[in-house]
Amino acid sequence: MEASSSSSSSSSSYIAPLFLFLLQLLFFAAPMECAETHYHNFIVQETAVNRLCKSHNIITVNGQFPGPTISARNGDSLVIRVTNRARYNITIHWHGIRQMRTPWADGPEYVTQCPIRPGGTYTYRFTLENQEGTLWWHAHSKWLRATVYGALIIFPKSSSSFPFSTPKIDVPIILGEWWNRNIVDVMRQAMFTGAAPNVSDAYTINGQPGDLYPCSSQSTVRIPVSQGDTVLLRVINAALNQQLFFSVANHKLTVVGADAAYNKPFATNVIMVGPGQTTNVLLTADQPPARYYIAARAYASAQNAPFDNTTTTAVLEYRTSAGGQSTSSRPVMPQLPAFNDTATVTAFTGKFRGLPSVAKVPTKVDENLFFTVGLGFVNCTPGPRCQGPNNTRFAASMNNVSMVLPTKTSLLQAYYQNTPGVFTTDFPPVPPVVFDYTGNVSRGLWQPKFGTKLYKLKFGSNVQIVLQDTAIFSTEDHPIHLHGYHFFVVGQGFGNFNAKSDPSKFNLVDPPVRNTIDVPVGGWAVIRFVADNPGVWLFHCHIDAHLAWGLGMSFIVENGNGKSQSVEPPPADLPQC
Ligand SMILES: *[C@@H]1O[C@H](CO)[C@@H](O)[C@H](O)[C@H]1NC(C)=O
Ligand SMILES: *[C@@H]1O[C@H](CO)[C@@H](O)[C@H](O)[C@H]1NC(C)=O
Ligand SMILES: *[C@@H]1O[C@H](CO)[C@@H](O)[C@H](O)[C@H]1NC(C)=O
Ligand SMILES: *[C@@H]1O[C@H](CO)[C@@H](O)[C@H](O)[C@H]1NC(C)=O
Ligand SMILES: *[C@@H]1O[C@H](CO)[C@@H](O)[C@H](O)[C@H]1NC(C)=O
Ligand SMILES: *[C@@H]1O[C@H](CO)[C@@H](O)[C@H](O)[C@H]1NC(C)=O
Ligand SMILES: *[C@@H]1O[C@H](CO)[C@@H](O)[C@H](O)[C@H]1NC(C)=O
Ligand SMILES: [Cu+2]
Repeated sequence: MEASSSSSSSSSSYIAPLFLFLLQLLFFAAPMECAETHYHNFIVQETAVNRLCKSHNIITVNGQFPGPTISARNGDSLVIRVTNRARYNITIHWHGIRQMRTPWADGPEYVTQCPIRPGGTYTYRFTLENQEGTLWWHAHSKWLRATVYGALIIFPKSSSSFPFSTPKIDVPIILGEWWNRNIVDVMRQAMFTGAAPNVSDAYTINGQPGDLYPCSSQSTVRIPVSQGDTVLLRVINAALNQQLFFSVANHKLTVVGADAAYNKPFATNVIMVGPGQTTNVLLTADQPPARYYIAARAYASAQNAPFDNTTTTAVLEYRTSAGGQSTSSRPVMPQLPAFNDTATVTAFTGKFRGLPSVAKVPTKVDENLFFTVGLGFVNCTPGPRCQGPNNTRFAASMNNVSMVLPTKTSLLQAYYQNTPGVFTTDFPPVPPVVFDYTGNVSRGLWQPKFGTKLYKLKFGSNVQIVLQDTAIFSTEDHPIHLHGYHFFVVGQGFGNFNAKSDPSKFNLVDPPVRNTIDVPVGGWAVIRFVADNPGVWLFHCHIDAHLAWGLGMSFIVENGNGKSQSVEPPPADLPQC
């Protein structure tokens, strides 16, 4: 427990109250949870690394890649001082943390804060409330999260316990995406030309590509296990732009959690994780002592779009009965689904059922929203800045609004300080034009409008959002992430959402809880949540290329009238633009 600031006073008048206070502590506070505060220093810096036979500098935290793992218990507080010693602006986002009343610590650049400039510092302070499981942290500025990320693990309070078999081995498995180039150059090139960004050169597991890539075998991640061990793999998809299939050769995976919420356990051979999502799987080391590949590769749902088709691996390595490692044999490779195997994805996501929790899914809806999500194109004059398909630049939108963020302040600061002219609150609650979303969309509908439009939610309102994929350019699975919240996924399906017949199929009994929902390719997903966390909250596609093209919007959740229902004042060190 944090020691309260010790002001040892010589005055005897303090002694009686102090004595009483100690008595109170003994008799009343003894059974209370002992919540801790954890302090971390994050130094953002340039670090030289070798991958795929090449060396180049990447941006890291504390020179580590992946960055440091943060572990805490539900109820604990975190104080993380970020110092920027790199040459780029940066912010850090604590992905999936609810940030109750502390939106200032959420992190998305120009949404809740201005960036930490080179040489600057900012201290993120927040408390973990009613969340357990696997989350992660990452940069939320440009595409720096390609290398600036790490695990954020929330253990149960000391008075409760993990509701499944206690794992002997507990490891984060962070799936990443690697470019042989400075990621900022990759981004700048795409933003300049208007074309799709270059695809990555490799995927990684905990920063390492693995045996199937050149110059990578020595550094392949190995996870030693003994026969009979229960192993918890905390799979995090930190890839910039790609959904991934994940499997472990010859081992059944039991899925027990996703995005820091437990679910009813179910068994599967393969999981699919969208960028931003996490999945906790248990496995038992019940196979003959040998070496088994842990592998991941793309689930690519868009048609005729290039993607990185390589495979990353780590090794589950059994100790031999003699006590050594089984190192001789070539590891067994798992069968991964075809790149376009949407049927496997649908079967997998269809198995998720939430664990009964304190929070109940809202059955009455106050705000019934319908957002299209998808790509778009801006027509342009042929030239170096117009290299998208057929003389266009790529764009993307929600309800035909392609998101533009301010550059001189953040949305949250503008809202909190009533700065006029930064944004409007007329984000459309339904598509401005009704069309056959997943059909043959006419060309006249392909070009979105640019804007900084927010949508206001009353404190405590029950919100439902139908997310509808569009076929503009191509249908595609989009991982949509809501900041400051987790939500119930009450339904999903293919084609156009049917407001008459689909709601009768909603799961209002045991829907899974997530912070990032993969909207099925050419389909829809419906989420519900209670707007109980005031602030400005970004809602966006977690494919960074799509986000850069504008696939996002922000909610304003107004303050409530009660105690602890208002946004806390901004911290004194909040970076200014
Ligand atoms: C992208 O790929 C093209 C073609 O391979 C190459 O010429 C270009 O240099 C790459 N750009 C970046 C920033 O990696
Ligand atoms: C990956 O794509 C390349 C060409 O882009 C192709 O030659 C190769 O066969 C593909 N690999 C797999 C595993 O599909
Ligand atoms: C998946 O791709 C294969 C070829 O790579 C193709 O034959 C098949 O029709 C595709 N399946 C779907 C569902 O698109
Ligand atoms: C580009 O033009 C070709 C030929 O007219 C057409 O087949 C294709 O669908 C177009 N692509 C886009 C993205 O507009
Ligand atoms: C889509 O509609 C356009 C006209 O809007 C038509 O020219 C084209 O043939 C249609 N494509 C398909 C696959 O139906
Ligand atoms: C989006 O707005 C633009 C500009 O008003 C319009 O041309 C286009 O048809 C709209 N598209 C959709 C899908 O609403
Ligand atoms: C860094 O952030 C500051 C403050 O918002 C801004 O003025 C500057 O242009 C940013 N630099 C870059 C390279 O984006
Ligand atoms: Cu997307």
